[in-house]
Amino acid sequence: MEGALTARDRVGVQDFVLLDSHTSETAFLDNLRKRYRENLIYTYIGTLLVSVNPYKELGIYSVKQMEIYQGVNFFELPPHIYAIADNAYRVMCTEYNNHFILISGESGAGKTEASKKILQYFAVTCPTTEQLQIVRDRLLLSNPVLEAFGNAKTLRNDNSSRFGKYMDIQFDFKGAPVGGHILSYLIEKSRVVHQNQGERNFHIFYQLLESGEEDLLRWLGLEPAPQKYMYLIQGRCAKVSSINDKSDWKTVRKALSVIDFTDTNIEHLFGVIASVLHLGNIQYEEDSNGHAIITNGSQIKWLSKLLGVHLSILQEALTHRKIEARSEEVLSPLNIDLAFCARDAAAKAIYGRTFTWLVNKINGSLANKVGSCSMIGLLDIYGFEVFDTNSFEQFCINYCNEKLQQLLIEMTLKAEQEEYELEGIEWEPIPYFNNKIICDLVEEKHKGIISILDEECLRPGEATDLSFLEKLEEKVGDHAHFLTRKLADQKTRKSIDWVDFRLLHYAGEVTYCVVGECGLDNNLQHLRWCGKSSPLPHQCFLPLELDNRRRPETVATQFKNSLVSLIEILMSKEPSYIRCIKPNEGKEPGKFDDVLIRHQVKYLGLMEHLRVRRAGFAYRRKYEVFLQRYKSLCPATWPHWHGSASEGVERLIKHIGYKPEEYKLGRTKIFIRFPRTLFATEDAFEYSKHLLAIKLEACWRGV
Ligand code: AOV
Ligand code: MG
Repeated sequence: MEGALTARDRVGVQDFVLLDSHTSETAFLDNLRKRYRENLIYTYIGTLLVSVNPYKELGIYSVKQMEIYQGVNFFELPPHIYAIADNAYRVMCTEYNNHFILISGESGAGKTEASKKILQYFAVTCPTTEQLQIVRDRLLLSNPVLEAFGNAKTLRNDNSSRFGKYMDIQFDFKGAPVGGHILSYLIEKSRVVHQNQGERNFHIFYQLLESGEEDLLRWLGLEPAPQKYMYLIQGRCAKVSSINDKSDWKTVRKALSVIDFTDTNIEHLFGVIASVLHLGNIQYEEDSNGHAIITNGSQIKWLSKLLGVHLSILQEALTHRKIEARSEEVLSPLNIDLAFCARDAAAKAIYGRTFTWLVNKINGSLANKVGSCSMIGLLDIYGFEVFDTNSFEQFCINYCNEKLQQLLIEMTLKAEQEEYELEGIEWEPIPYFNNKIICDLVEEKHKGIISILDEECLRPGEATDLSFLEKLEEKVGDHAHFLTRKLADQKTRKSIDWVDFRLLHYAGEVTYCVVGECGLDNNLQHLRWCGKSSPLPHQCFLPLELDNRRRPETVATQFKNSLVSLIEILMSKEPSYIRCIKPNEGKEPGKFDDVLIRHQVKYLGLMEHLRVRRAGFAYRRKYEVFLQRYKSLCPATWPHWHGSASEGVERLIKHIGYKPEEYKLGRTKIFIRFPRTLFATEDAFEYSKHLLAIKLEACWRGV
C-alpha cells in the first residue's frame, strides 16, 4: 500500500548512521537506492558526504539553495555538497585554520562537477568587495580554461580530467576570497598523439578548429576540419553530443582575457597548440640509405613560423638524433620508425610544457595581493580507471588513487581508532583493509615497482620492456598484489615471455601493458630547437632542458615525489571528504546498477567508515579549546577558570546538562558522540553572545 509508506520507507535516511541495520551492506545499498530514485543523490556518513552521480540536471544548485545552506548547522538540512562547503568555511572562519576537501571516486563518478559546485558556492556566498570581484571571477574562470586543455572524452567520461588538480582558495580575515593557487599533476601526454577508438584528444583542439576565428585559424595555418589532422582522427569521434565545442570555445576565450592573458600570450598559446597539429601531419619516407626524410614541406614551414625556429634546425631535429661521443656531439640520422617516435615525443613534450606554462600563468593571475589568513584546498584528481589497454599513465593515475585512499584510511579509520586508544577511551577495534601494502609495492625505496623502473632507465640501450618485466618478476613476483603474465607458446603450450603485469588495486584488478615504460623524457634534445623568438616555447622549456648534462628524474619518480608533497600539504590541514559513486557504466540518468555500486561501496571502505562512525564520536576538542569557546555558558568558568582545563570542561558540561551517553572524557580531549549535542551548545553560545551584546549596548546607552 503506497499510502502507508512512511517517509523513511520512501526516501531512506539521510545519514547512514541512522540506519537500523548498520552492519548490513544490503541495507546500506537499499538506502542509497531509495534516495537515488527520489533524486536524493547526497547522503551522509557522519560528516562524510556520499554522492551518487545523477547524470541529469537536478535543479538543486541555485543561488536560493546556496542561501538556504549558508551558516546553517550541518545536520539541520538535507545532505548537500553546500553543507560540506559551508561547514569547512565556517570552521575556517572561526578557528582560523586551513582546510581541504578531498573528492574521490572512480572515473565519471562526479568529482570535477563536485569541485565546481563548491567553488561556485564560495563565489556566491562569501563576502566580497568590488576590488575582489576580479579574483572571484578568475577563480571561477580558471576552470573552463584548465578543462579545455586538460580534459578529454574517454570511454568512461565525456569530460574526463586527464590531469590531477589541487586548488587552494585563499581567504582574508573577513572570509573574502582573495586569491588562489593551483598545483597540477602529471597530464596524460600520450593522448596528444594517440587516442583509443571512441575517445578524443584534449577538448581545446576541437574547440579551436570548430570555432576559432577565421583570422586566427589563417594565422595558425589551420583548416576548420578536425578530420584533416592525424592527431585528431584516431578515435573517430570528433563530435560528441554532450559537448558543445562552440560555446565552450567562447567561454575559454572570455576566460583567457579575464585571467589576464594578453593578445600576445593568446597568440603564442594557440601557436603552440597549432604547432602540435602541424607536427602530427608531418610524414616521412625513407631515402636510399634507410634514413628518414620529411615528405611534406608545408607543415614544417608553419612549425618554423609558429615556434620561431629556423627551418633547417627543425628539419634536423625531426630526422636526427644527437649523440655524445668523446665529449663531442654527433648527429646521427634516424630511420623512419624512430623519426615518427621523435616527432610524437616532441608533440607530447610541447603540449605537456605548455600545460604547465598555462597553470603558472593562471597562478600568476590568482596571486593574492592583499595577504591571506586561511585556505580551503580542493582536490580533484583523475579517478581510478581501467581500460582494455592500460599504459604507464593509467599506472600513475591508479597509483595516485591508491595514495589518496591511503590518506583517507590514515586520517579516518586508522587515526580515529588510534586516537581512542591513546586517549584511553574504551574501544572495540574495527577491522578494515589497509591498502598500504599496495602503495608500498609501487613506491617502496629500492624494492618497489618505481624503483625497479628507475634502475632500468639507468641502463639506456641495455634495458628493454622485457628486461623490466623480468626484473619485476624477480623482485616483486611473489607479492600478493602482483602478477605477471607470460605469453604461451601455441605449440608447446609452455610460457615463453612476459607480456604484461597485473596489479590487484584496492579498487580492482588492472593489467598494465609495458611498452616503453622507461618513462624518461628522452626526447629532451628535441626541445632545444624551440627558439627564442617565440616567448612561450622559450619559457616552457627553460631551464631544465637546456642543461642536457643533468640526468633528469624519471617521470614516475617525479610523480611519486609530487604526490608525497601533496600528501604532506593535505596532512597539515583539516579534512572534509566527499566520496563520489558512479551509478552505471552507460552514463545513464536514473540507472542504479547494484553490482557496480556494491563494488564501489566495498572498495571505498564505506561500511567500515560507517561502523567506526556509529561506534565512535562525531566531535572531539582539546579541553583548552572547548573551555575557551564555551566558558561563558557556566558561571563557574566565566570569566576566569583557575583550575585545569579538563576539570573546567567537566564543570561546564555538568552545568549545561550533557547526558552521560552523549560524551566521553579522554586524556586531553572531550569526545562528543552526536553532532546535535555540540550544535545545541553552539546555539546556546551564540545566544549568550547575543545577550551579552544587548547588555553591553544597554550599558553604553546608560540604561
Ligand atoms: P569525474 O571528474 O569524477 O571523472 P565528472 O565530474 O566529470 O566525473 O562527471 C562526469 C559527468 O557526470 C559530468 O560531465 C556530468 O554530465 C555528470 N555529473 C556529475 N555530477 C553531476 C551532478 N551533480 N549533477 C548532474 N550531472 C552530474 V574523471 O575526471 O574521468 O575521474 O578523470
Ligand atoms: Mg574529473
